[in-house]
Amino acid sequence: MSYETLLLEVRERVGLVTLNRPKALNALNSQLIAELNQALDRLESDPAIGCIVITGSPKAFAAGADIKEMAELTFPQIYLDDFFSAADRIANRRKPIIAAVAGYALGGGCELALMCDFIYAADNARFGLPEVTLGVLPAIGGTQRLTHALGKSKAMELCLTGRQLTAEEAERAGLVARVFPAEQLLEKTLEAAQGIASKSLPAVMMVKESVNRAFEGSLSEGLRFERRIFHSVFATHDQKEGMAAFVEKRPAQFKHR
Ligand code: CO8
Repeated sequence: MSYETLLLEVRERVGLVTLNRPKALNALNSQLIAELNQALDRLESDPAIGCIVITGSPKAFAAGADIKEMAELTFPQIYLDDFFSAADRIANRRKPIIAAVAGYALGGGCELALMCDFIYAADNARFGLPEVTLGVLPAIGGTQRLTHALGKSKAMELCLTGRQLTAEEAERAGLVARVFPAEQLLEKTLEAAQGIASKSLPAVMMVKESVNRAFEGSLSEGLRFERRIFHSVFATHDQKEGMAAFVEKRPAQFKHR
């Protein structure tokens, strides 16, 4: 299957998706979101893939939802089509997804990065939710996920002013896991992704599910969930193998990876 708005490659158990609408700074139009979901469906169902990386160009991860596509929509159109609800599916993926962000991650582009499990950024990355300057507001989870990630004061400031965060400030604020020189971003992200993909996939997916619980419910419910899922990991071969390998001082040979 070929795509018009992105490139899909496989690198040692890692699915690498590169957003590719350079003339529009990777603005997210409905075709790109549809193709991204198709690519992610494919990677999720491929047992040879243990981790996914989404990246853009050196200038832009994505400069937002496609303003030209949205500009003339009417309320009935946007309401009936549930415009961009397909983007929500990206956040519900079960395999881990890393966003490798260089350049602009604005509006829907920032929200796409926030839907991934963690963000590695190039030192030239810029994050922001400038929707209010267009007379609208973030709608792919930005007001919620940014607030969870940064706390109310910083999230509110960014949403109300449209100010952009540098990579360094984004890392300090906890939005970004690590910052690299731009020319090392992809190599470092693939290195981390391949490390994750070499581990037991059920354990990796359980970690993702459990950490995400912290965003979705109360602390007591999250703690109960974490305990239950920890109990269930003892039903896997990989738990026996991982712990035996430690005791026997040898590398683990995971069955499900
Ligand atoms: N949509 C469509 N086209 C875009 C977008 C965009 N978001 N961003 C850039 N482009 C296009 C430009 O129009 C331009 O095209 P052309 O050459 O045909 O004029 C091309 O990309 C290059 O852009 P610039 O010339 O502007 O490049 P600069 O380097 O001068 O500036 C910026 C780069 C600062 C990133 C600038 O392009 C910009 O401000 N872009 C818009 C950023 C923005 O406001 N993003 C938020 C969009 S709204 C949103 O994401 C809402 C999400 C919720 C949607 C859910 C709906 C239900």
